[in-house]
Amino acid sequence: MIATLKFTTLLLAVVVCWATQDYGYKDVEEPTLGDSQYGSLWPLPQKVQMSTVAFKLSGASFQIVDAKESSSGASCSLLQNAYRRYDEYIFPISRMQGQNKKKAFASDVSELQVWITSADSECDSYPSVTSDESYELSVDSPVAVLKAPKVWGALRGLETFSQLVYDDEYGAKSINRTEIQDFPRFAHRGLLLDTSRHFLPIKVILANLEAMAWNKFNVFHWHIVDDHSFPYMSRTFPQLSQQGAYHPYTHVYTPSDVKMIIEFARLRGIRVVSEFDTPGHTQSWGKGQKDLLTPCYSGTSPSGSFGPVNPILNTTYDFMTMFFKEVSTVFPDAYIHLGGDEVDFSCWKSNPDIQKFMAQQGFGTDYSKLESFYIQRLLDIVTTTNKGYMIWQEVIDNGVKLKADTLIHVWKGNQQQYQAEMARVTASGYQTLLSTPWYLNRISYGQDWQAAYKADPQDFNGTDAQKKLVVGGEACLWGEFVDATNLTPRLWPRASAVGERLWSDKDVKDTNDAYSRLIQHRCRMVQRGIPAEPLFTGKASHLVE
Ligand code: CP6
Repeated sequence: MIATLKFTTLLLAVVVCWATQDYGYKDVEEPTLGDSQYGSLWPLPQKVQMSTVAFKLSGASFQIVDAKESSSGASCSLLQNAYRRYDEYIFPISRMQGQNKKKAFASDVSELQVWITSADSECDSYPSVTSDESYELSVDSPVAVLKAPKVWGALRGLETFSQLVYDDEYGAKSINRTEIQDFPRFAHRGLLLDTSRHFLPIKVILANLEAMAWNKFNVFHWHIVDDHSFPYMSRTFPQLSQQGAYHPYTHVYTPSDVKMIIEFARLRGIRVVSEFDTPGHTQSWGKGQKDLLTPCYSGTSPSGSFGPVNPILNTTYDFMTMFFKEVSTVFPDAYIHLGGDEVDFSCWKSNPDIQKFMAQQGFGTDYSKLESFYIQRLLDIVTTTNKGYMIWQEVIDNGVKLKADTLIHVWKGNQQQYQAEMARVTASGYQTLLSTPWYLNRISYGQDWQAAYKADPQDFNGTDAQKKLVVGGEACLWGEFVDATNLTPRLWPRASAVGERLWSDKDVKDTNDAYSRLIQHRCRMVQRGIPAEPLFTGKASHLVE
């Protein structure tokens, strides 16, 4: 094992040296590759004590089982499902060959016992922002024990356990004696995927939910509709996707598709937060819903094009009431993302009816007041569905009154300026999520995972109270230039950098150590079947063997 690693390291180091010529793009130092004392763990757990004492996992007899003290067991399909998944990750080949059951040797780890300690395991619940994801893992011979108050912690711990397993120099599955205590730094660790600019097949969404779980992400922010297409099939307003999707049958998410995605995510401890962005970004809604959008004028007559949702008609609010009533039942999560970003006022300005309404309301020429008027009514509507809401930061920039539990999503500013935005938004007293440094649709030559890795959501000028308002962040992969062909490698392992920043302790920031672990983590993702792109030069043994 050590020898192989040393050799690989040497090989990699040589290649790294070869490639370190000056191309004039070097804005970041290439990390040096050494072995991390933490092996291939990613994201790094809060507390790890790893000894050099190594055990074998007896391939034929090793099992993941319910601890007999556990409050949850055979009847919990979430756990049984997870055991099967992790068994296959740990033994991808031997299990397929159906080797006979052998007796375990004395030096083996023969079992991983999973012990849910709290009376309510939450096996049949949906994860939420307050879910307990903590766990303790003790790897010893003859048994390893994974203790967690809830199933959510057990899921995280199973992933960590699988990451501790490595092949020795003869290819035998091995694991070191290890003690881990772990919990997330932030409760909200999200990934935004955009299914409007390009339709994403269900298969692609599921594969990425799987990869999210490997990286301990826990929120799938589904930016499901936008200007370009409306793939959400609504029961109440079926014409929205019939007219607004790229294709009315093949490029839609039916109610049963949505259900399947939500359940697949739940089984991995991932929430599904849907975003129905209004009043801007709604061109596709207008195709199936007459009079929903504002007619734009050129001079004194309608130009034939449409702008944001029409905020001056009662029919708009009747529609939104029925639409969000449906959405609130389809998506079980306690939060809905209501968008509210990038509202273009030019069409509103051109429309004489809107001008009249502005005058009646005393808004003068301040169209942000009209925007707030709409958002305020929308929020009141969504409040009646008993959901909380998330919104893009523009909404508070315009001074709308929000419920106390509203989450403000910061996306503006460049990589350097996000601190100022975070300071300003948290000063308003609302809980805040950061995305600015994590727009993974932006790519640049070189190791851009490092910039994502170095950004810290609590690194801004503010009081402790302000810092406490930061509930986490989201990596965003906007879909303008992304579809099923390039989504997965563009996302992974770059999103993994965000995953570690949001899970691990704030002092975990050694990029050399991260580099060593991330190379191996990326390799593991490839072995598990997702085409994660390389970080840099190196031998991709799993691809050629
Ligand atoms: N779509 C929506 C987008 C973006 C936003 N909202 C966006 C803006 C800037 C960049 C990438 C994406 N495509 N609805 C902003 C939240 Cl660089």
